[in-house]
Amino acid sequence: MAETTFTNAPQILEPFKGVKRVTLEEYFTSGHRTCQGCESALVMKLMVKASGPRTIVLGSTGCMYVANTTYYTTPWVVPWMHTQLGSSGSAALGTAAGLKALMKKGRMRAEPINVIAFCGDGGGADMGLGAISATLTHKEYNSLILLYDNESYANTDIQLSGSTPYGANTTFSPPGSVKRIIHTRWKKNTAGMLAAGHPECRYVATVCASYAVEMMNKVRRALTIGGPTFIHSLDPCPKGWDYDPMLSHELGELAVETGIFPLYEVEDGVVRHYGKTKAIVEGRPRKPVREYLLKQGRFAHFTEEDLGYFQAKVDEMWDKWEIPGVIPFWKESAAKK
Ligand SMILES: Cc1ncc(C[n+]2csc(CCOP(=O)(O)OP(=O)(O)O)c2C)c(N)n1
Ligand code: SF4
Ligand SMILES: [Mg+2]
Repeated sequence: MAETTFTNAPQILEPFKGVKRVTLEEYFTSGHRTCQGCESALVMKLMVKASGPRTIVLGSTGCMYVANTTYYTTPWVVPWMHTQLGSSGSAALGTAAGLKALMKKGRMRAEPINVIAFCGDGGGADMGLGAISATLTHKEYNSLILLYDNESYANTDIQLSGSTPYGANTTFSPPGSVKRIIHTRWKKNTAGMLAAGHPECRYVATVCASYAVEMMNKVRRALTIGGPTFIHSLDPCPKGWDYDPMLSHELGELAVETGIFPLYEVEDGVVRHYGKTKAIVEGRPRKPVREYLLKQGRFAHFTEEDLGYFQAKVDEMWDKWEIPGVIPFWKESAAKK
């Protein structure tokens, strides 16, 4: 039997050419209880709108599990399954392998079915990083792992994660009168690390739902290219970041325009900055980070010195990194500057 008769082949999903071409069908609808202005809920909606109806969604514990599957209610129209907090990688791999085996045995019709496993930053960038890494080495199974990064363990009341920005006020890092900055570590570079370290993974991208069509098209690209793929989404969170919910969209834009969260995709080893980030790489000035930080209560304790430190770290990412905003290695000549 030819391989193609039983493998779960990738779906071919052409990019949406503009917002008017986006399909009207929704596969994540009413029935969830996320906070007003929750960008992670928007990411779920756009992610599955992009993938279409022949999709299985798996998700680890966190806001996008708890608030989306309250007893007897759910917004999911497509099949959905919860998985343990650190297990998005294993759930993606197991489901993709299961589908392939069932199709091979003739127990299921052989048709392309998308497998998407999402995780939060706590579940994906911290606890489940090993399982994601393992999945990204298995090129024979098609799956997309989407990390929705609200920059804290939000569901359990905003504890800091490896993805929490420097200095942010969380329940684990409240600023005090003796020590103002409790969280002194710089945010983990998850997408860059996974892209650099997994030669069998053909596609890694960063996205932000403030740029919805581009975001959906990255999901479509990941699913079309096949194999294990990874997308990192930055999601403003009104509760954890402490701002008026009406600012969610604007904060996503500012994260990109200040250069704090660069948008790029890495396909077969080729890095391509896109959107506003591409313009920055080509010379457009970045907005000062204070425009982003001072709109959020979690940075309300920042002094001019703290803002200066944050700005300098972001400048370094742009001025010194070998591939701006992607891989944190410097040429020796840049280190001497
Ligand atoms: C092994 C394990 N440890 C702790 C918990 C408790 N817990 C449930 S959700 C959650 C936060 C997860 O954070 P993240 O993955 O960032 O998702 P978010 O809540 O921010 O959406 C924690 C710690 C758990 N469910 N399982
Ligand atoms: S705490 Fe943040 S991520 Fe969780 S539901 Fe509320 S806005 Fe969304
Ligand atoms: Mg989180």
